[in-house]
Amino acid sequence: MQYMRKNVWELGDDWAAPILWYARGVAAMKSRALAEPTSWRFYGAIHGIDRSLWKQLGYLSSSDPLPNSANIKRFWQQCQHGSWYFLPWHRGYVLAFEANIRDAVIKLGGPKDWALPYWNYFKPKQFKLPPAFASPDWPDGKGNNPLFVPQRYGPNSDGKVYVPVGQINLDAMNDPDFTGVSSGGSPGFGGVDTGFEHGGTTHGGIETQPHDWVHGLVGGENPKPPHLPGLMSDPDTAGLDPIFWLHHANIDRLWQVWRQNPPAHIDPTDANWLKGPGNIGERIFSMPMPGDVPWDYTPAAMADLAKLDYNYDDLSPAEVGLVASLRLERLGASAAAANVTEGAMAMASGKNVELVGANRKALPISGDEASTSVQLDAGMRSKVSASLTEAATTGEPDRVFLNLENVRGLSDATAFHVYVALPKGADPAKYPERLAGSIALFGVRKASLTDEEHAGKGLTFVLEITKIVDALHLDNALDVSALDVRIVPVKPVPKKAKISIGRISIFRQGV
Ligand SMILES: [Cu+2]
Repeated sequence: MQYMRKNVWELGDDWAAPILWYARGVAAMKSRALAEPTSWRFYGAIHGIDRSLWKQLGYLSSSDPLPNSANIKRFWQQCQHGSWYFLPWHRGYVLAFEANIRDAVIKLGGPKDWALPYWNYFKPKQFKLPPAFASPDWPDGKGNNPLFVPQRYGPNSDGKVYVPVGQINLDAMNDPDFTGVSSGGSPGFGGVDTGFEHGGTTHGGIETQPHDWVHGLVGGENPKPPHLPGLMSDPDTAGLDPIFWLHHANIDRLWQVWRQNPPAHIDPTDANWLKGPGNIGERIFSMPMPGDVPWDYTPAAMADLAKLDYNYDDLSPAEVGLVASLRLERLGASAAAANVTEGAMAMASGKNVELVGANRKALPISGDEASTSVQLDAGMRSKVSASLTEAATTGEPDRVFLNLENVRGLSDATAFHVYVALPKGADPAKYPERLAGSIALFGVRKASLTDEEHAGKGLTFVLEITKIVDALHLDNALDVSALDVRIVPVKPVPKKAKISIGRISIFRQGV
């Protein structure tokens, strides 16, 4: 049977059958004890668990019997972030979860072809949390709606939950490479080459925007002290929120859209990706299926939706960002020349990455603004300029990336906009074309801890600023010794969140 995942906002009714059955399935999983591998909380812990946070949020009590240690070791704390396994690991996780919900639905007499809906917040008027998730009541007006969680605070911490999509972009959809580099250039559409990575440093393109952003702004933070994160804001609690699964179905859908548009987009062919971390002797990906049967999978097994028996009702291209031929035309190539190179993807996908400049010291983020200046190396800057000037003949202008390196802090619900080359004292809202991107610090708390696995390096985000640099070049405004970078938090950042950016740097990536 082919299962069809549909748009949650287009099912015809706030409580259309697939949502109602989802709620009943969620209730069934929630009724199981933590120690059962197909229980709601066990599934949350597969993504991640911080026992003290769970206790503070009321999701774990000292009287809860824990699963046996073999199951904890095999299944818990698996989520892959800051890694090229981000997409395939989550695909398997969502598939296994969906199979468990479907199993519960069928046992309750529901449809045998039940499939998980997805939330496409980018579609006009669909940026709000779907209503069935926002109400504490079932459709009959009675309480205990299993899709509702109080720990969902939204972008302004006022309980109004929506995704401010105007402030992020889908440029990752145009990245020609699935895998990128962690050395300053593009981290790729899907992330950088790692081993089993439960919380890696460099977030991939689609992971940074929109994935992290949706987590951080849907979850938000409790306005009351001690300002605990919303469930969605922290990887150690995100899987406990029923909306998590509709968000991840959408990210999974975007992977398929990326592969289809254009058809030249391909997944990694490297054996270490295909075979997964087990290939280098590390943990394997494993999920408890209905009846507590474990299912082990590799990224290669996640590649083909047809073989996995599901599809999406809509795989039309997402919003188009930087199309290579348009870029070349803008930079002065004739339309004909630009067209010739289009088929060959005239976006430098080479791995030749060089530092153009960096700021001088760590930048603490608190209050409602922070800014710094990135000093540019004169030689490197003219190299970038030359590549843009010669674009008309070479067809391969540099791509340019702003790196926010080693972002550390205590609050995952922190989110901010990053502007480049704003005039001094200018109101950022008046310069949307200078917005490099927006990021949410999903995973920052854990990534800042020093433990046996990590050195507390924090998170690194890479924002492509090619469009901004092209515009500066065309305005003859690139010949400067420094570029200003301004950080504008979504809401004021308290000092005690201890957010800081280790270094802000600019890299060129050419052929
Ligand atoms: Cu996620």
